[in-house]
Amino acid sequence: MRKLILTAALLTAGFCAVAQNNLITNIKARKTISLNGTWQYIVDPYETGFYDYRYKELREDQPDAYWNTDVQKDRSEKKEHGYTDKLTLQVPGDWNHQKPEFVYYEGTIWYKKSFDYAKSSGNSKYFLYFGAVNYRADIYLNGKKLGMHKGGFTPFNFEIPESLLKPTGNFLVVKVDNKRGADEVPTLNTDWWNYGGITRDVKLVEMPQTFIQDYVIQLRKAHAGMAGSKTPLAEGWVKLNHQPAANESITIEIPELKIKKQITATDQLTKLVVSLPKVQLWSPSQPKLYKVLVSTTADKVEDKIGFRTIEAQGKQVLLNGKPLFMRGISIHGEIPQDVRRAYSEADARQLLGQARDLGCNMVRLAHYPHDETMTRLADSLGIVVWSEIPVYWTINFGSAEVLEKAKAQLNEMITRDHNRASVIIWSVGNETPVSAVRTNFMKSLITAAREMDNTRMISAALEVNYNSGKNLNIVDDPLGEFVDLVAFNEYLGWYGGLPDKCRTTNWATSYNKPLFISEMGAGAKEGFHADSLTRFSEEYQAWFYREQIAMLKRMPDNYVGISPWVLADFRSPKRNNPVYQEGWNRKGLYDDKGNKKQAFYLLKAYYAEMEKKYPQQK
Ligand code: GCB
Repeated sequence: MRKLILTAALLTAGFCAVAQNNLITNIKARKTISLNGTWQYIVDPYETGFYDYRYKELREDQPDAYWNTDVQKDRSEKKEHGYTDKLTLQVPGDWNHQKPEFVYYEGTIWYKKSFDYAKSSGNSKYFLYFGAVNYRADIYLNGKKLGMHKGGFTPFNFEIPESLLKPTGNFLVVKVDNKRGADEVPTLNTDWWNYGGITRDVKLVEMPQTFIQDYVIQLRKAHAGMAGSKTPLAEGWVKLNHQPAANESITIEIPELKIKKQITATDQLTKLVVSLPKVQLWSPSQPKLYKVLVSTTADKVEDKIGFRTIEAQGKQVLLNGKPLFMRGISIHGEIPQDVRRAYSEADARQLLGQARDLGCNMVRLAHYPHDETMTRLADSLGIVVWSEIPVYWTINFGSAEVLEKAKAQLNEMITRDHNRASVIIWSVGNETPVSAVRTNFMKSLITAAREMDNTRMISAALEVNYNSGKNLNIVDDPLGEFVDLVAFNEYLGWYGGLPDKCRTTNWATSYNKPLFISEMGAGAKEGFHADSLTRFSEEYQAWFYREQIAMLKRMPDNYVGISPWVLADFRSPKRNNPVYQEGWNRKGLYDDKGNKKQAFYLLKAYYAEMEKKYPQQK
């Protein structure tokens, strides 16, 4: 189903290449109806609705298939499946938190929604859009398969053949399978809970026959060949769903700046350059967003876009040309109070509000792309974002197929968010073990990310070489050569030794690049008090933070920020201490009820100091 479109001219032009998928971006600004709400389901651990008794995939028209109607033709027809109001789930939402019997469920659940849709009188195209389904989704409408998608955290859409959509009684079925797999992304082993289900919005989208599928309008890096030019230039492209007619034009408008520019579409993808005199740059202290309109004669889409430059230069990260110190926090896409995946604007407000309370100007959205409301809200709050794909730990780096799966998720992540000023870092993975095969795999992802978007920094959370010398830990992972920002995770005082180890430890990287600490943290059960040598006490975690912060003050001069692990306690099947963990990773600065632990205040005080030191990037 995925269309591979790559414009060679564009690649050679050296600017962002076109996204290689058919995703309709900025979905909230399109004509849609929501298919959220109550869906009926069948739980199917043996995948009886998909395979026959010889474990062969059922034919599309086979009545036993669960995508086919559950209504008997007549009373003698055998039906061994059926959807019922007695069994329902809410969409969006993972299934795990909705029914006690699904808490640990990993497998297949069939979702079914009936809906009516009065088509417009005009000549339209119709799509089904899913914000995210974890992990594999097979989509069927009125018994016909529209497509299959893998990847639990990125959006996708499938076109509905016009004749298939009925005014009443459409029968939409989604087979969702969240079984983990050795050759999937992520793989079998993760330190977070594998929430299953239709976890983000579902929409029916109505588009004109010819429409604007996607567009990018962003400032390029200040040092990327614009020396001498004082007027900020926004560059990018507009991607149509069709080959343009002769002289078909595209209009870009930014009313507040009195900009209205018409360009002739040269191809399905047309490059554009817009000069933005008098633009007020986006920054954490002034997160200015402009209304931007992109239109053709047939279609018009409205967005809110911020303009800023971001780049790694020597030892610094420069935002709009000024050094940026990132006062970050790592966040999982989870609402611990309800033990569920985050998906809504209210959820984003909770998570980003908690980060704000800590004094953050940056968040690391770990370890997978979060809901679009997060990056949209970060845009309007002025919080810079690290966005990551779930290439985590021990993916099968030797497999070309796995690389394609990772690239597809990278592509969808970048495509969805490439107009978000808040997003400054694309991360291609976390703690991947050093080997030549791994490095090649990660290098291909970095190359792909740069081809898709060369206006942002590329990074990955690396591991540390602890064996380089007595008191010196070096970040020398060969991947450091290819990233813009060298980032590493360290747990000195939690994994290996006690926090006082920080007193004698120094850090360095073998690369002449900015250095970022993408994780450090220690576990504590909120409300458990003891002396600071007692693991899981708030005092231990506070001691850890005290020692870490003292050590941070001795970091080399290319140290540009940190995103400690982690904002809030989160569910993990790997955390089985029956007294202190009970299935939770307890490294949160907030617990699962939203209470602050002692360490919260220590990090907050450190951030207040750093804010004073770098006042220009509040
Ligand atoms: C890490 C991982 C993170 C874990 C964390 C921990 O290094 O990147 O996903 O949850 O450590 O708590 O051990």
